[in-house]
Amino acid sequence: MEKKRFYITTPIYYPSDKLHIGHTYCTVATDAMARYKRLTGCEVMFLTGTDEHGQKIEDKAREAGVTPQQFVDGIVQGERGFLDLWKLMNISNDRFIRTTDGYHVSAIQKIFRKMYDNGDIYKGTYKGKYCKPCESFWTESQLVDGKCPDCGRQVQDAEEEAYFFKLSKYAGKVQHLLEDTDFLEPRSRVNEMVNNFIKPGLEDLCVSRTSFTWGIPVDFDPGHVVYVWVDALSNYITALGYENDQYDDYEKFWPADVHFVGKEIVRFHSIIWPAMLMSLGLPLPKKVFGHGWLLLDGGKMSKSKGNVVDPYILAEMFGVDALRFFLLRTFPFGSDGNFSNEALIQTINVDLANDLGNLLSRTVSMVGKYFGGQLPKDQARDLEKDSDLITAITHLRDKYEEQMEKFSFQNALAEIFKVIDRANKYIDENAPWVLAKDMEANGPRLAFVLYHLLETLRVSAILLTPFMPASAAEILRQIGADERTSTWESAVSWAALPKDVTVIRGENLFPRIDAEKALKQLEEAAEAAKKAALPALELEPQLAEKVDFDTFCKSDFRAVKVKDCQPVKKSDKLLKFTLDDGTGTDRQILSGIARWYKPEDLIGKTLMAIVNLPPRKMMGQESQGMLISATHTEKGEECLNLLILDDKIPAGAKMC
Ligand code: ME8
Repeated sequence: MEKKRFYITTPIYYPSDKLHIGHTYCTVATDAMARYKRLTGCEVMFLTGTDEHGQKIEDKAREAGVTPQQFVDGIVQGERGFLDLWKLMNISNDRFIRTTDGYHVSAIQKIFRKMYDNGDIYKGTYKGKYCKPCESFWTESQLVDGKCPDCGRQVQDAEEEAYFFKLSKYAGKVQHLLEDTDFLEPRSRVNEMVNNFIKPGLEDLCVSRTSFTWGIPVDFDPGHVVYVWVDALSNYITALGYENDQYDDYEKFWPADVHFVGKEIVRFHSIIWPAMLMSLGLPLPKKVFGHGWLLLDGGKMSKSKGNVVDPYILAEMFGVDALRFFLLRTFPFGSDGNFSNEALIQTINVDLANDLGNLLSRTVSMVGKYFGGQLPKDQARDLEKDSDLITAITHLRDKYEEQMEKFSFQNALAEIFKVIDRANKYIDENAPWVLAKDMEANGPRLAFVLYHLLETLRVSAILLTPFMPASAAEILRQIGADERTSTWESAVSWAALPKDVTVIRGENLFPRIDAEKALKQLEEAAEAAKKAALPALELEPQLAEKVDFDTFCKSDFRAVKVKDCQPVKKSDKLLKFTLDDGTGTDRQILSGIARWYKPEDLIGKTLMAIVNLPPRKMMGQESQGMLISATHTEKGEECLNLLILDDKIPAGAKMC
């Protein structure tokens, strides 16, 4: 029988900055869905990729002093780039599209021409407001307090020759699609689209630009590059081979079963994308699902706000599976959620270490302790005591499936953890350690209790596979499940494991996390990351006001030898120098350099000082001049270097 097919996509991400936990959230959710569909026997196409054109990238590349292609290559393929992150996060995408890929570029040119040829694209003048960071055009009426409705930043006036897509022509059909079908989910997003965008009147969409060049050229009108959404949205079909020979899966996988997208791009996916497909005469995707944002301190994460969370740091500290699990266990997929390290640690400790991890290690170790690692076939069931858990396990897959089909990852996981909780209670109710006291009488009963726990773990692990692929496989290995007893089908059959199953003790899968220590470590890592993002070197760019030569010559700079140097009591900044300035009388200078120098390291050194400043008091002591040093900022740290002269320069030598 031919397998059912399932085509799922993430948005294609902008390689303008490194990815943060918010992007990881969407990709992990898509991965869980793709893995779930594979588990249920579907042939899956899971697509992700990068959206590499546009003015923002052009600007960033210029700032970095590289070409736009070099810039995006670095972020996508470079160390700790997008590809590395998806590999680390165990993302099982079948395809990765980059909009700079040659096949996509030529397909977009064909798509643009098709829409032009059928009269849906025309040339006009764009007048409006433009938000540069978001690369979005807005009409006056769409602005919020005169600012970009997406990011709240200032917008600028824009006017230029441009091609337009007749979006207005499709308003009625799109409204019908949104209101009368379940094309867009969650349903709460439908009203927002219809009331905010369609009912006020859909305006035609600007689809080319002439003011920047980093884009796909319109092949019949040099000077124009295809502007963002025609290029970006079409990735979902070009990656299958639409209008190109690179791939041949269009017939097989289009229309997509679902596009997962963040809520701010629902508008593009639920209005522009169906209208474009209607214009091209192509079938529409079956569903667009707009997920919520992960918020940090109540706001969206963004590099420009400096509040992003690095998924590399979290995955390396807590493990990839724990992080994947946390993201989908904690936040309802359709709504916003507040990310915090505390919540992450709590989820790991409660669900994974306490509940699941404990159930696994207790069960496997009891099979080892009481039966040498292999259960006997002779087992005694107790209808009254066992039926509750058996019922829970046998219904689990259906309940889980119902939630997964609605993309309710949080609820699907909650169903699994209800059963895991029940199993932990079952241990307490049956007290295996008490049964073990009289093996002759209770051996068969004890064997059944443990078998029952292994079965709970087996079904739970199968259903956890999409969320925690590596850990679920390890659980199945430890409880002695094989390929046949790890399938989707076997997740509804109670007692699939052989009665005399052999378990394999393994490492503790989810060690408990010391919250205080971990939080401190995270704080340090965040601090280091912040520092790393600072400019390497900051120098005072502005030169000081000019002074005339005579004024300059009045300054008396001299070489001074350090006869003594002491810290100043009650000051962590000042050092007190006793200096030979060549006059025969000691000179005392106080200098705020204790952060950078130890007094004993400076004794005997020849320094430079200005000696004709009026004396001044510091911490009650007189300072007769100032030592000369160079200062700059490095990675946010203030740096200071005393001007240390060659020892052969005598004290009192005048500098000019
Ligand atoms: O929008 N929480 O790219 P992008 C959850 N190139 N999701 C988040 C998030 C957060 N804190 N921050 C970002 C683009 N995202 C376009 C897409 S598709 C044809 C073109 C999600 O890199 C965001 O909601 O700015 C969006 O769905 C995705 O990351 C890509 O964002």
